[in-house]
Amino acid sequence: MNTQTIEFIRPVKQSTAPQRWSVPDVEALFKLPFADLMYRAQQVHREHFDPNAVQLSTLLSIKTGGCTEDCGYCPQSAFNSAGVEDRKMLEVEEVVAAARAAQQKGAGRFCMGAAWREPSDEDMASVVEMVKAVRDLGMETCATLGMLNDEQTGQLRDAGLDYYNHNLDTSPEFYGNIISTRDYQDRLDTLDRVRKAGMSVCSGGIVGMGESITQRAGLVAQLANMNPYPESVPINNLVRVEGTPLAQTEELDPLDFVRTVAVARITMPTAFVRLSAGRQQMSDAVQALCFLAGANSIFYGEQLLTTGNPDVEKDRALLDKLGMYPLAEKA
Ligand code: SAM
Ligand code: DTB
Ligand code: SF4
Repeated sequence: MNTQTIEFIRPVKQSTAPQRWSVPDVEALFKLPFADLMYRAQQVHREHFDPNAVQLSTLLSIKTGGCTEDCGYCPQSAFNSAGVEDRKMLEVEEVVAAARAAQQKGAGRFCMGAAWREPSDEDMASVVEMVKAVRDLGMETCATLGMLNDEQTGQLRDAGLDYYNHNLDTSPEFYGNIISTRDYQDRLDTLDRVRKAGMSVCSGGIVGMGESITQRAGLVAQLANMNPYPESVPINNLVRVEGTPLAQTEELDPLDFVRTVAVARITMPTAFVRLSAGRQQMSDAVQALCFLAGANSIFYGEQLLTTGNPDVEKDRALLDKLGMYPLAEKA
C-alpha cells in the first residue's frame, strides 16, 4: 500500500450528515498496512467511546430449528442436516428466568432469537409478552425473528423493544451464493420498517463464507451507507457447522477478521461493533486485537443460539486481563 492510496481514503469526519462510502473506499481501508488500519480505528473509537468498556448481550433461542429458509451457514435451516433438535417456542416464564440469570451475571441486554422466516400473529403475541417481561427486569431488549411487516414493527415498538437484529449477512453480490429463499431487498425493507417504527437497528453480517475482500467491503459499505447506519453492528465469524453447506469453507485468517472489525469501526464511528459468533474458536490474543480494532460489544453466556460461546468465567478473566469492564458496571 503506498501513500497515494492512503490519501485517496476520505478523512474521518465528525458530522451529523451521513458519510457515503464507496466500495473502493472501503476496500482501500481493508488493504491498509495493519498498523495504519488499527491506528485509524483506535482514533475513531476513542473519539466516541470509552475504549475499555464493553457492552454485554446475552442471547437466547426462543424457538429453535426447523426453519424454512435455506441460509447456507445456518444449523437451524430445515434444508441443512446439522442435527439441531427442533424445539417449539419457549414459555414466557422460561425466557424471563433466563433473562434474570443473564442480568445477575452482568449482561445489560437480552436478545431473543427465533428460527423463523417471519413471525405469525400467534408468535407475535407471545414475543410481545416476553419483551415486556424482560424490559420490566430493567434490561435492554433485542429480538431477531426474521422479516417483519409494519404492523409487527409497531407491536414490538409498543412492547418496548429497544433493538431489532436483522443481518444483511454479506454483500448484495455474494448473497445469492448463500441464500435463495429471500432477497437482499427483503432484508433492507425489514430494516427500513424497524427504523421507521422508531426502534434501534442492529445489523451486521458474517465473514469467512468464502467472500472476496471486495465483497466484504461491499457488506460494510451497505451498512455504513444506511441513513442512519445501525446503532449496533454484529460482526460474526462463520461458525462452520457440520451438516451445513459451508462446513468445509476454508478458515478465515484471524487477522482478516480483525481488519473487518476495524473497518466497521472507522466507517460507523458511533455504532456498537459487536465481536459476535466465532469467539469460542478465537484465541485471547485475537479477541484483544478485535477490541483494539474497535469492537466494544460481545455475546456473553456459554451459548449463542445453537452453538457454543466462551463461558462467563472465561470472559470475565479475559476482560480482567485486558483491564476492560462491562458497560453496565462502569462506575
Ligand atoms: N431467523 C432470523 C433471521 O435469520 O433473520 C433470526 C435468527 S438468525 C440465526 C440470526 C443471524 O445469525 C443470521 O442472520 C446470521 O448472521 C447469524 N448466524 C447464523 N448461523 C451462523 C453461523 N453458523 N455462523 C455465524 N453466524 C451465524
Ligand atoms: C448475530 O449477528 N449473531 C447472533 C445473533 N445475531 C442472533 C447469532 C449467531 C448464531 C451462531 C450460530 C448458532 O449458534 O446457531
Ligand atoms: Fe432460518 Fe435465520 Fe437460520 Fe436463516 S439464519 S435458516 S432465517 S434461523
